[in-house]
Amino acid sequence: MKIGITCYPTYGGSGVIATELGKELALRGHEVHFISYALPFRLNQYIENIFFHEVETSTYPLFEFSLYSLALTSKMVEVAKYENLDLLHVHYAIPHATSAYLAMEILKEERDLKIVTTLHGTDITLVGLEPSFLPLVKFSIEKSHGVTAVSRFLKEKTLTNYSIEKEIEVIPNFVDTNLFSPGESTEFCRRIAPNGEKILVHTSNFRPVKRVQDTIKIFEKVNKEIPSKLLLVGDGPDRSECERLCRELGLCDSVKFLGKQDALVEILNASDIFLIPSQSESFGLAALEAMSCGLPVISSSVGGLPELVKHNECGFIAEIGDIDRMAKYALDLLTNEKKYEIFSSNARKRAVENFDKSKVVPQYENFYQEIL
Ligand code: GMT
Repeated sequence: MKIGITCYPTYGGSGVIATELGKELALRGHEVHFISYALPFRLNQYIENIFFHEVETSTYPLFEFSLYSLALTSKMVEVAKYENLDLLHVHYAIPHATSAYLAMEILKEERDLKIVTTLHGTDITLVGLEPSFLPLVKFSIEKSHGVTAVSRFLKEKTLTNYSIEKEIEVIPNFVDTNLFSPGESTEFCRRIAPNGEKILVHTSNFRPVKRVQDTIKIFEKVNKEIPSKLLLVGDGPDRSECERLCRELGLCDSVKFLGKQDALVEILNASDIFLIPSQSESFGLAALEAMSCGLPVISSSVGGLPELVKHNECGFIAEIGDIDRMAKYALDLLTNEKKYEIFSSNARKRAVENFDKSKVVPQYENFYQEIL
């Protein structure tokens, strides 16, 4: 197949899934054309069958606001027409599904371009619900030939919040379990935890929805009981506030803000427990990557997280904001070696058996076939 993929190319779960999907489809012999405003950040090596088309937005005195969605539409039309695309797969509904719909309409006299939209999270649960987007999101979803959601939770939310009656296929997030696999990270450990302290880790884009402050408060309680360190990976709007909280709690020596990092596997392999106390999480790709490295996960019981983290098997889930309980769960695992080993191997097993790329990518391929 000849497939166009549009996604947000910067840090973020939807961009990661879109990019890894494109790479895997190319390795399986399909021709993949990425269409976005920048090269997706995980597209950092040459792969045959992958092409990148940059969307350029021009500035003009009359255009006070960028007209990216329209420039994207024109690029989609151009690529679909001259590269003979069979379908466009857009990730994150706003504005990608709308741009794709317009491209399809422009081309309809000359080609039957199919559109697949994958809903990822806040496009449905947060931003999409704003009055300035809601009718457009509903319309664009209804006009897509195929729609997928990354969890059963997100599918239900879409159907109820937007009064949509369309079929939505649930295709979960996936991970390369060969790449994200348990391993030694001795040198990194020695530097971060020279006295053998336990290491808790959190990766996110530091938006309010991630409740990174809760992560720090959970760690404070753990740290009072056992020697430990907290690694915070990523960056975003809440980072300064989190750094302030660490100063206020006197945790600056124990909490390391690593910022955006590429060496995620090494960091996860140096760590013992992954914390994700989010306010809303449609799937939780970061937690899956940690599980794939054998890390038990402690999460809130929101969104798609309970579909990923089996409570009391490969981690624990608790009510949003229940810092005491999450800290208790972390201490339970960190002070009980046997229990920790069982949870760690359950986490790895769950990732390999249910969410490896070899299990999930064919689901997208089959879905494309159905749509075509
Ligand atoms: O929806 C967002 O906040 C952004 C989106 C992204 O692009 O990073 O994240 C969502 O998509 C991921 C990949 O499908 C999911 O694993 C995340 O759970 C989801 N984030 C939220 O729902 C907050």
